Parts: sequence; structure tokens; C-alpha cells
Amino acid sequence: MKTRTSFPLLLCLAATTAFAAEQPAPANTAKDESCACCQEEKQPAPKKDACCADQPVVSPASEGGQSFTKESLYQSDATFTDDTGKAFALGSLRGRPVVLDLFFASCGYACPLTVTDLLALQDRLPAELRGRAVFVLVSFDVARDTTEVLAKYRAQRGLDGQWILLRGSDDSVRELAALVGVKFKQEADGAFSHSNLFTVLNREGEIVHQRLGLKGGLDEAAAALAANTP
Ligand SMILES: [Cu+2]
Repeated sequence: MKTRTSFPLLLCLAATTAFAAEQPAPANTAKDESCACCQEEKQPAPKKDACCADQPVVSPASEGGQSFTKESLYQSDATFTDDTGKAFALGSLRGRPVVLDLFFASCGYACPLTVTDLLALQDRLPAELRGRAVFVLVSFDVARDTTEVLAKYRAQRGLDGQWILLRGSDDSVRELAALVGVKFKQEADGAFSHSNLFTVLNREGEIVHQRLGLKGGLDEAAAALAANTP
């Protein structure tokens, strides 16, 4: 499927680790106020195809009678496996409110902070919503984040059954990253510079909210999840 490239771009250098953050610009995106050196570049908003927006489309991921909306991430034919080694199709998340975060397990700074925030977000959800919301972590460290490493990460961070930890091919991870506007790059020391961004998907797998940066925005994310609960 086509990737979105024309998002407003926000580049940010953090003091402790350099990363590039791209803001795909949903209405409620929170800005990282801790970064005083941010530069915002305005780019034209993506143009919607007015004649056929919101119409279901058939994609490789929609085999078996399923169809997804044009804006759904679940159209992607990217394939993943979870931390038990089982194949996982993003389309199987359909119907659930989803928080999606790309990360790498050995990150020493930003990813652990984001996971801590996502645990706090999970905690603050009303019980019914907490039982339905799914938190998906997808590793972009395709070489080092093996099934075993992901399983260990789950145990170390105390991630319960509402969390899904995924790994995939470089192509699959890059496709998903492009869809949500996350940039990442491996540095000479093996660590990754990356956007700090998590995404809320509605029941159809459409982006309804993103938090950019490492602070705040949990109320907005909780509201975005709640708004998509039947
Ligand atoms: Cu990180």
C-alpha cells in the first residue's frame, strides 16, 4: 500500500540522544515541550481522494472476506511474529482499541520512558476499556530483538496479556513505521536514533491520535481510546 509522506515534520535533537521525530499531525497530537530546539516545517496536508475516501478496499491482508477502510493500517501486508514465535496479523486487532509503539528492547533512554507512560495509560483506563485495549510494541531492532529477547522484555517490564510484542522483517517494520510516521536509524554503536511517538488506532485500525515526545498527553490518549469503545 502507499505510505504517507507529506506530514508536517518536526525535527528534534534531545540532549542525551539524538532522534528525529516526525509528526503525522492528527488534531490532538501533543508537542514535546521539553525540547526547546524544535523546528517546525509546514508541509501540505495529505490530500484525501474525495471520490472514494472511507470506502473499504481489498488488500492482501484482507483475504478471507475481510475488508478494511482506505485509512486502515490493517490493509498493510506487513507480517510479524509475537514473543512466543506465533505469526501475528495486524488485522486481527480489528475491533479493539489499540496503542501502537515502535521501540527497541535495549534502548537505554526513550523507549523505557514511553513504555512506563503506556503502563500508566493502561492503569488509568476504566476497567471495561482496560479489558479491551491492546498495547502493541513493535521492535525495529530486527537483528537483536529475537523472540526470546521480547519475551524477556515482557517479563522485565511486567507486561500483561493486553500487551503484544512483535518482531518482523526489516521491510515489514519499515512499512509500519512509515505508516505511522516513525523514523529510526541504527547508529555505529548499534543503538537506534528514533522518533518518540506512540499512536492510538480505532477499531478499524485508523490513526485517531498520536503523542509526540516523551511527556504528557496521557489524558488525550485515554480519551482517544475511550472514544472508540462501543
Ligand atoms: Cu528508544
